[in-house]
Amino acid sequence: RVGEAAPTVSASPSPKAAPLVAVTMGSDSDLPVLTAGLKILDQFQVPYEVRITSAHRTPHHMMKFAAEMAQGGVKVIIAAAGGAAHLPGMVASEVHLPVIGVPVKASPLLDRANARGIPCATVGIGNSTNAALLAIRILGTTYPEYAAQMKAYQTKMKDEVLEKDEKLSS
Ligand code: RP5
Repeated sequence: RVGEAAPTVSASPSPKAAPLVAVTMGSDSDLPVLTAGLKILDQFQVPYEVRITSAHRTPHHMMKFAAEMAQGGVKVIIAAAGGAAHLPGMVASEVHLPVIGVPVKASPLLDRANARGIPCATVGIGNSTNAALLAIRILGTTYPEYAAQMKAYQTKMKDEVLEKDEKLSS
């Protein structure tokens, strides 16, 4: 799946552009956790692809996916998994790209996603929104239009808090 809306700045990738972010999950049962993050990617008009690749059920498919995403120009991979949660770490072992892990369920085994020498950024349990926002920040280091959108997003959040505070204090 690729984000539908065209980017607002001319330097942005075209609507048909290859995905910049790859989103993968260990099972389709993880999809509800990713919905919020996918909405953020849509909001920022980031082209992305969503796939199911299980570290345990389809290990070769997972590795092939990771390699293909890296070769295809993807800049960041978001990987969501529960249980033993090997997916983010295994994907990170196959590529040199930044990988953001989304823990789907609380599990003490989640540290397996961060084997020594193979770093994997990890957001809070189920927090696909922050995974998407972190991916967009990473894209912002290469694509100024995403950095600009992120600045506007943060300014809007700041203004909303200040406005609420102003109302409380008046
Ligand atoms: C993990 O096991 C998946 O990432 C999922 O979070 C969990 C349960 O998967 P299903 O049994 O629902 O397919 O590998």
